Amino acid sequence: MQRLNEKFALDGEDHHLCVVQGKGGMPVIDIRNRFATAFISLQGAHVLSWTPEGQDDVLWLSEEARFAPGKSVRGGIPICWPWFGAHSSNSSLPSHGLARTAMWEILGTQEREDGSTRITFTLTPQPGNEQLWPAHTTLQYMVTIGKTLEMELVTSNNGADDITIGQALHTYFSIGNVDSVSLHGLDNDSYLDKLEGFARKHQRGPVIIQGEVDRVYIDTVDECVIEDKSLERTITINKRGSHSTVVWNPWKETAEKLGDMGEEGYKKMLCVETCNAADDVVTIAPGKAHHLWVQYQVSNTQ
Ligand code: TA6
Repeated sequence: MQRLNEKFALDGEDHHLCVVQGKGGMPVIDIRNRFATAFISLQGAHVLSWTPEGQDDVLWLSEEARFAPGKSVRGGIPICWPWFGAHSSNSSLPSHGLARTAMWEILGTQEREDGSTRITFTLTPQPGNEQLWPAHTTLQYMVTIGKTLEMELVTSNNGADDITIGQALHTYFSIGNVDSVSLHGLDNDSYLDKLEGFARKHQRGPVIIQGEVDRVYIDTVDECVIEDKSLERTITINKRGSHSTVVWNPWKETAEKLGDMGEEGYKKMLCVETCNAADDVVTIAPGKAHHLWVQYQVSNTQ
């Protein structure tokens, strides 16, 4: 940790970044600038928290989240890559791929002119991972903490053959109460309903959560807005390089089975995930890269 701080810590008047020991002894980056505070775990390059000035945390993190080597964390922004959900041909491989449980490297930290902070991570193939993902691929992940929260995930194909990836920024948003939330921006879109064997259905109006929801909205490129009447705020999600959006709330029974959602945690979270999943997986030619970008912005409604 000392070595990381010697290389990457920032300490300006309005600007602090250092690596600290988080829960379970896991290294976590602690970021504070004039716009927000944030925490990012090096395992999974997992954004755990983003609290803009004057707001409650925008991300939900389960009170029973587990912090241990190789275990995924329930909450924040897990990175699903290079596949989303179950592996298409080998069910013994980990759900949502390998990136969320791998240790990422910091490539750089930067105080930007506008006062925001950018951290660049990389994940390169590790010895022993060839069985999980044989392709010659590198990942870069840029997280920018400011008035908005921005993430860009860049997959580069360094090999000689095409590669096909599925991916998601599987964000758990913190909400006041699931009963007083509606999600706008998916009206008239088609979705695959995982709860009914991926049956294709059609969305009419905003998405309202009144029970378990696990849907892949396809061909979705437009802005989405979470309207949260209870917290009197909206969260606006803009994206590029993504053609699908997953909306997930496990509701009571499934949450109990998961075992790490916390008591009634499902009432306080909504996953709206920026994805390339199902029909929308991405093929990357040799020497090319794919960019997945998303930005979150919070506004008060009162
Ligand atoms: O994104 C929705 C989903 O794929 C659900 O089907 C659900 O099981 C969830 O992700 C959580 O997956 P995890 O592997 O983190 O328990």
